[in-house]
Amino acid sequence: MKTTIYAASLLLAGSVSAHGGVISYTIDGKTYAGLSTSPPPGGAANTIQRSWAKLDPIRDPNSPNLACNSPGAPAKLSATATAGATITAKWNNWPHNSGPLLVWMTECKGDCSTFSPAGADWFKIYQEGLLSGTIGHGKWATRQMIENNESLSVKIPESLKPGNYLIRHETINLARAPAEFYPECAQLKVVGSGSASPSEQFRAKLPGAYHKSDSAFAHAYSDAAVSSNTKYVIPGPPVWTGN
Ligand SMILES: [Cu+2]
Repeated sequence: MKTTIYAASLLLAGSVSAHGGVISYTIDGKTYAGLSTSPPPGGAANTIQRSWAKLDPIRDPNSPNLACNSPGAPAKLSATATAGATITAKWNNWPHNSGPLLVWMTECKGDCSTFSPAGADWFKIYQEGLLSGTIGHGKWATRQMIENNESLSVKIPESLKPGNYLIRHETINLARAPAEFYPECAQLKVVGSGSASPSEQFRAKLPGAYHKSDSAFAHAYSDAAVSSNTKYVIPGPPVWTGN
């Protein structure tokens, strides 16, 4: 019942402001509520998600809030996730269908509840920009996410070394100028028997990886302006697949 009320109020908030972010995570069948502007069932402390006080996007890629939104305060909980598990992120009623979708991680270097991501070396475990093989109009990853019940499922690389991590889901809206960044972070305790860590070539800082002048953030990449022949290069390092 609480969940229903929460979802309904969030839906309303989303439709009014046309913004938002990830509102829940499901890891191997277990669902963890996120925050948004409403507390999750059980209260604001009962979440694995770092706080985001407003539904608004980050518009400055140099902002420290690019890492984990604003204020991005640590969560009290972390979700245990076995390396190789699938994590499904669910967004609120998502209005922005023009832009890439990325999932990043970084080591918490200790307990995630006391870790600041300032200066952290992030790595990608997923990215998608313009989908290939679409006919006529290009199709952005964010449109696919909307069509897929506003959700995205990504596998945590099976070889990833156990430890405490942040996982950061990010949509970028290219239909507005300047581009809008919607990052949300959640805290994970990864367990398993892996021993791998991404090397330097897969790493980037957030902020740091993106620049206002990057062609990847040009307004011309709105949904109507792209075709199946448009070449879109997702900014940042390549995805680390666990090898
Ligand atoms: Cu919006």
